[in-house]
Amino acid sequence: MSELEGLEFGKSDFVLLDEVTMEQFMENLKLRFEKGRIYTYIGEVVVSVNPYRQMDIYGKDTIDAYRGRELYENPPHLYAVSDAAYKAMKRRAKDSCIVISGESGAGKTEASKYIMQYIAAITNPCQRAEVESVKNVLLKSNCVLEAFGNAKTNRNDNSSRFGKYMDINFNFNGDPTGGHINNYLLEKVRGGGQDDREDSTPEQTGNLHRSKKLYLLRGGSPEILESLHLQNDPAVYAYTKEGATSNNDRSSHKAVMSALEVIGFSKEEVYSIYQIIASILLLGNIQFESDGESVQILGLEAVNHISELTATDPESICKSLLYRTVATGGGEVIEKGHTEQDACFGRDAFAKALYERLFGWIVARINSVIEVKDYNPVLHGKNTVIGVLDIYGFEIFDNNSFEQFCINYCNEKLQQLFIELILRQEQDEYERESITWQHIEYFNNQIIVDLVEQPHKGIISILDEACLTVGKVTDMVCLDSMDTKLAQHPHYTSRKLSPSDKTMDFKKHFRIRHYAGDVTYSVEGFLDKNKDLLFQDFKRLMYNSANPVLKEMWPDGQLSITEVTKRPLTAATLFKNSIVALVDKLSCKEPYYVRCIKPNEGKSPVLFDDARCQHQVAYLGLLENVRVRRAGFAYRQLYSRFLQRYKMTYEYTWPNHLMSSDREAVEAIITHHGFQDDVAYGNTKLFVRTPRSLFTLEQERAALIPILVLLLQKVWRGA
Ligand code: AOV
Ligand code: MG
Repeated sequence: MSELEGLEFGKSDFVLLDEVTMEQFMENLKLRFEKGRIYTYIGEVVVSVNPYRQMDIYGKDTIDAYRGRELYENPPHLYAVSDAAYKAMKRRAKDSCIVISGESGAGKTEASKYIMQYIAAITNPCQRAEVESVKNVLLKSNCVLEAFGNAKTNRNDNSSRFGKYMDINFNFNGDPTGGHINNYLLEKVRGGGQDDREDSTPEQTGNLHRSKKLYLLRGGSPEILESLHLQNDPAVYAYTKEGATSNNDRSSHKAVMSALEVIGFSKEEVYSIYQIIASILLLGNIQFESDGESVQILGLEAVNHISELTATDPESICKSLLYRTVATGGGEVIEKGHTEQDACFGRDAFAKALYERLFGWIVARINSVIEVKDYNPVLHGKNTVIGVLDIYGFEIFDNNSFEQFCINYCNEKLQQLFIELILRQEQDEYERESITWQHIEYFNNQIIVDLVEQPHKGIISILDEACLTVGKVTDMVCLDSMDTKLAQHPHYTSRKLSPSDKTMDFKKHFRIRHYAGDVTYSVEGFLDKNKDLLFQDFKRLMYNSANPVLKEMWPDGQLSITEVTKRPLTAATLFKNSIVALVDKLSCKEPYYVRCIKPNEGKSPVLFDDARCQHQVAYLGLLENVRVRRAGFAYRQLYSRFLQRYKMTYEYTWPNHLMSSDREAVEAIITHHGFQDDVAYGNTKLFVRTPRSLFTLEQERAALIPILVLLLQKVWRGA
């Protein structure tokens, strides 16, 4: 909490509200937003409101002002929590993580970048070359990942379509030595193929493929485009036809290319990236024609170009587009011709998979550069980590599909973690320390998490079961099965279960009452997306490429059809497993939270939409967070540590006290300063209600230190 801001800016910590009510909370949030104070604390949690304009609060001066300072010494800022996480890591060798949450467009990715920049700015004061190069790669990796993993949606012009968790490793000096990036569900948006355009809504045309391929088209030189057999016109390509272009594609293109170079991608690798993207574009233009008996390819020229770009032979491409190798029950291997529909499906699935593997390969390539090498804990001390999580926010579109289902499930898990860590832990600690506190009611969303992930009963299990059932199970059959099994669940409904609800379609829709609001999903396409089927023939085709980069992306292509596991894990299960692993990773670290709020739907820097903001404050559980915090102590510290820091502020505790326990000594200091009403004494820790008392102690300490130093010098000299 800051003492440096005047009251005209409102309260810099919601803990200091006169009364914890929604009205007061909103009033303070709005006032601060209007005064250009976009950050406010709840204890150590930063609440951030997207300003939708450039703020002059991220410069070098600001960084210097926050470096090494305590939270309450400066106005609320991302830099202060970043510093807190950094200090926890450096002073106490604690792994920490910064979890950034909030809905789409609330400012998570921007926040993550400022946090990274801050950490980069305060480390490596000696400018050691190897540390500088690690920092450079960490920073540049953002640009590359965004180029390939973000897209324009209705909610956000630069929406992350993948979740990113980045670990930064530090040596005992507190300098970054490396890192690791995990990416979660790169959304493989609809192929943009002819067959599914009808149900795609404007929101969902924030098509990854489309926008990223546009980069290439708009940014590539004529010579490069020619060598890739591409024309500089998005309208020519089925996958990019409807994409919006932006004037800065050329400069973005340059930035991405230079970032790739800094990270260490070779010229060949960069060109392979080009070739793969070009192949995807060309693939989208391949059409099929059926004469009732067999299916033919229209557009053999495209096939020839793809063959050249992917270093594979054209006959094999045609074959994988038209046939599929299957193993019969008797172990016999036969080739089965596709129907026209299967062929279209196969083509689009192949295009998506190419893109997904490319993205995965780029992440792996970056990881190989920043991986901590030759670290010897005995020689170098403990290797500590700060993790930064920036994942896609909760999404409600007009038409919500499998992707939104996964994204929203992920947000439920993170909310659950927040409840676990901040709310429950806090209450548990008071109990452990025998401090009286008021029990705070909060909505525990575990019930929704269970609805999605519970074995045998949850939606993912029901989906998987439908996917694994042999025979023609349709999306509608699956919806029926969910309706039967989940009829009693308070957070699940469908038209069949509530026939009077005309906003849902009998055949298509089900609704989940998420912690952040109701979302109606269309079950159409769920099964296909969950199966995520890609014919083995395509994998083999790519594995046989003469281009080593491409081959490396498809190691599973070497399996023969009889070796291919019959039942690979489904997309939803793979996603669930990765999110569970993520939560495990986060929960063993000391968490810091940034809760982002989107002030309005119009990306306006001046509009504070009360209803929208209040909704977010409510579902993020911020009011409960304040209550718990107030019930609630802003600061707590072990008696011994508290004493160590503040014993100099009282003559009877400096340099050593003669009391019977540290606790008694701490009590003496507190009473001496007149703060007795602001604290509670736990079994092992002192709890301070408002940071103000602490601030006074800090100031006194700061004033005393120079005097003590002088005194000590005198003593030494005298000795
Ligand atoms: P998100 O990460 O939370 O959405 P972003 O971080 O991409 O949202 O922010 C959306 C846009 O808001 C940015 O492109 C900026 O124009 C603006 N913005 C956000 N934070 C700031 C800031 N601190 N200063 C200035 N402008 C800002 V998503 O990725 O869609 O969930 O999946
Ligand atoms: Mg984002």
